[in-house]
Amino acid sequence: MARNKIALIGAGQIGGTLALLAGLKELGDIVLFDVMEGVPQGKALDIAEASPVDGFDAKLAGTQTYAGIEGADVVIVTAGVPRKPGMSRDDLLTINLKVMEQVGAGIAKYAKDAFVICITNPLDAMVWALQKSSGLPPHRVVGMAGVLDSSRFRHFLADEFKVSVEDVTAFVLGGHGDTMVPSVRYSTVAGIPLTDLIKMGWLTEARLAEIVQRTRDGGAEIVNLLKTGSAFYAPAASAIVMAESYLKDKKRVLPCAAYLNGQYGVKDLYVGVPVVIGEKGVERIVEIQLDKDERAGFEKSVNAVKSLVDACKNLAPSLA
Ligand code: A3D
Repeated sequence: MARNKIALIGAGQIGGTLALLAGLKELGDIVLFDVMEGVPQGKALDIAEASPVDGFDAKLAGTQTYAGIEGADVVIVTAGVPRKPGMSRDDLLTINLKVMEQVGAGIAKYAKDAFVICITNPLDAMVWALQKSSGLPPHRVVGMAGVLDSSRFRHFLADEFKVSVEDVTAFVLGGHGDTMVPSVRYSTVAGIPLTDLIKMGWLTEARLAEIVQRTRDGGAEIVNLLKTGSAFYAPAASAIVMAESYLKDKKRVLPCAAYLNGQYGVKDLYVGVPVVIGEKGVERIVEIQLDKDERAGFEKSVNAVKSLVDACKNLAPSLA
């Protein structure tokens, strides 16, 4: 049986980490695509040279032409520019929209049967533009944000409670940005909701509010520390979990930016909601009941996504 092929569009900080993780997990052969000459080739060779040490078999290649991604089973897109201190994710919109149009055309031509995961920011608008420009069915184009945001929430909670990260589940809804909605009701320690943990005296409402805010600001916290770019280890790990669920038909329930066509009362937008990822791509959108506050937070987030998508439609009317 032939190995799966994983194409990474963008061989920067996240792209390189994705290649290493995909190799270590033996997800398939890997091709890195980037406009920077030599960078994808150099990273491919460097990781290939690590494979005997780590004991994984994968072909790694770098390319500057879209023909190199031909027949990919999974495409993960990080092409574009990341944030610098003081920049919002939305500042990236104009530059990265053009990149998404090029990438979409490349995928349409060479990898139209792939499962596509977008990471480029501003995420919810870029994944929308990527789906429109590639013309792939919406259930095979998703955005990575919720897995990362909920992983950050899980890490902060596990650290607070001094328990294993494995026993903390967390749930983040809405767009990837300042308006994301970390859900307190659906986040748990070994199945015990945070709301019960407050009653049990594990933490106060005020402390929880601080952790929720730190989760919302999680990306900016890293940008301010790194000063020259944004987070890349955790974003790469998050996208790999999504790719693995597709390739192995694991049917994991993961929060992703998924195309909504009526669910949650939203139409023709990508917003972060829980979905099931299996061999068909997004196989199911999990529609949970939102309480009054969650609904208000979710709607605010949806409106923020909508205004970015409207900006994309103005800049690139052919996508509308
Ligand atoms: P970086 O290390 O700059 O890598 C981006 C790569 O894209 C560079 O190597 C560029 O040469 C390449 N590139 C630029 N234009 C093109 C093009 N037209 N075609 C192909 N390649 C191109 O950035 P990074 O890897 O740190 O981040 C990549 C993206 O992910 C940025 O937009 C970030 O804002 C975004 N990001 C999203 C999250 C989410 O949770 C959604 C988290 C962290 C970063």
